[in-house]
Amino acid sequence: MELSNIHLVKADITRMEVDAIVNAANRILLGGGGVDGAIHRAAGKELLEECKTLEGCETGLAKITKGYKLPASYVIHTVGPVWRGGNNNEDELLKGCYTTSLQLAVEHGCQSIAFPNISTGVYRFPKRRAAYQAIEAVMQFFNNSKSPIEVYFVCFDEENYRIYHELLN
Ligand code: AR6
Repeated sequence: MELSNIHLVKADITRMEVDAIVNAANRILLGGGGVDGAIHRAAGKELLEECKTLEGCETGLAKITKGYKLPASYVIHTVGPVWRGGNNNEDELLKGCYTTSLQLAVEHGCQSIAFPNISTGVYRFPKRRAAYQAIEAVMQFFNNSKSPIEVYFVCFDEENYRIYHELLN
């Protein structure tokens, strides 16, 4: 357990000065609402141009682009599961988003990565259960890999921030 590499912040992820920020995207990868819309607006239209070359992404996996006008060098686009009651592999798919994003970040030499609360908006994943899966996935990654990377959980709403604060303490 490497809690010292895990940080909790309440912030707009588009402002994060880290090597990579993660986008909670959809399978088409051509932008959307929520954090996806905010990232595309802040990065500028070149991000959409690069996303058009990616040919989408499966749920639970991730693809990487440059960050363009963002302070972050990279955007890692991952597709969280839509909540369908909890018996449709939602937990594993959500963990997959965190794990594959971390792998991509490390492969690209990133020393820091910022995650939003994937799937907890439009995709309706219960916030507490999502936070638990997110923390589990990151801790398992630290246990299985020697790669030093600073992980920021970036909460935008107060409820998610309180949940993470409680679970991380
Ligand atoms: N910085 C950090 N977190 C944010 C920001 C921001 N600027 N804006 C919103 N959030 P959502 P999903 C938080 O709906 O549930 C999109 O249309 C927000 O408070 O953005 O994975 C995509 O294109 C919430 O906790 O993503 C997909 O179609 C979290 O981001 C779909 O929504 C995730 O909420 C994905 O749904």
